Amino acid sequence: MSYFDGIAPVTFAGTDSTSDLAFRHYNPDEMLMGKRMEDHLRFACAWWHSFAWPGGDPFGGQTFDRPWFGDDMAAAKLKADNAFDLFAILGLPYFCWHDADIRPEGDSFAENTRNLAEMVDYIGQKMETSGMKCLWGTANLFTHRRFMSGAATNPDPDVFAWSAATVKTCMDATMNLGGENYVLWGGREGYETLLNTDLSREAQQAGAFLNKVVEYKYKIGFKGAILIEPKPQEPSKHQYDYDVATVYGFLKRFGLENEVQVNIEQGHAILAGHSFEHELAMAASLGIFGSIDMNRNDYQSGWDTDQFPDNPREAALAYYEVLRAGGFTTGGTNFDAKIRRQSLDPLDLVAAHVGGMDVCARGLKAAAAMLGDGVLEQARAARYAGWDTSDGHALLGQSLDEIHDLVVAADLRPEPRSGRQEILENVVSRYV
Ligand code: XLS
Ligand code: NI
Ligand code: NI
Repeated sequence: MSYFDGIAPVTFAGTDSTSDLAFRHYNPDEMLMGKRMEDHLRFACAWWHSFAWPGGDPFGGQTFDRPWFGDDMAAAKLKADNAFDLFAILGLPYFCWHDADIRPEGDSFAENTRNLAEMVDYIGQKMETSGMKCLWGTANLFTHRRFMSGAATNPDPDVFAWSAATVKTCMDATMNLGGENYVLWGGREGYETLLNTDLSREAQQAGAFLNKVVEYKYKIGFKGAILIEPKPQEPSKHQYDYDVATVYGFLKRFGLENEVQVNIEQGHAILAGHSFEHELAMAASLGIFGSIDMNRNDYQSGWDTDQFPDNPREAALAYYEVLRAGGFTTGGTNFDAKIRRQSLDPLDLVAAHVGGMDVCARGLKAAAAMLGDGVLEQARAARYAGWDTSDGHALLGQSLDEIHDLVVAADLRPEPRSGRQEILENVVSRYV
């Protein structure tokens, strides 16, 4: 008996389909830029939102009624069984998890580790029979009250130690499951008030912690990427990994800019006052682009509402940057997205993923066409063409007084030129 009984595997039915449970754009085998659509998008389901989340909000508790809710090993296994049923219905290739999503919380560190190992065995067997893969694993270092003042940045060294030991077990588990990345989101690595916070110490702790993670990656021969997930606030008032540029500064400071990349989430980009495509382009230009958490926020509420994406234009602009960056290598598209608390039925959960996958596919198709036709890239190249001349090349190497003499000798009179913004926006509209 599955929670999803009666729901047939979702298939591609073309843009004319009016079914709630058909793909209108996601066609895994369709070739785009010489690669299958499935291999471009590398979709993953998030264990925490789709299976562990009870539907609560700050004003009310659980609204969902799932047969696998419970805090013992039997419940965790039932949850895994149903998770794999959903993966099969959707034809998703990957999943992502926190330790706390897949195993019950024990009374001690040792019990947590035992529970995790048993669930990794259980899930590993299901992966073998289903062909499912693990995009990434991570440690939940923010829900339990021991983490209320942070994990790596906690004022109490015992919490730092507990967190480091937990990450070790989660990296082991990720490796055992063949995970292609290991993610660190600094859930409570930040502060509520500066009045009780020592910023300098906490930065040193975070730098040392991340260096240990990278060191351990080499020690065990983990081939995947280590990814930091930036977010500016929530749950902490201020989170240290504010955005991509801030993370890059942190990595540089601790000598890790060639070791660690970023997992960029749409909603977190918006919370930081950026667009998703800004964060993607910034990561690519800094050489730290890794993976994406796909979702959207409510643009009015100002919170990380983690909704499924529904805006094809935003998806197109995002995948345009992903494709410009060369596409995913170890990364992929993880739906860090949850259904609303009134969306009670199995059908809601399936349809949410179907819609999200379709919006991403539609965005990807538009992005591939835009890049293939080259209209935007030609306009961009033309805008900077002056820098490709020999005078342009030379300029960056010259001193201020040399440049001054050149300007005077040439009687330079720069002519402003249109940025063509509306014309370029119209180009995007043609493709979406
Ligand atoms: C929360 C984060 C979290 C990470 C994994 O806002 O997005 O879900 O992706 O810890
Ligand atoms: Ni996320
Ligand atoms: Ni989030």
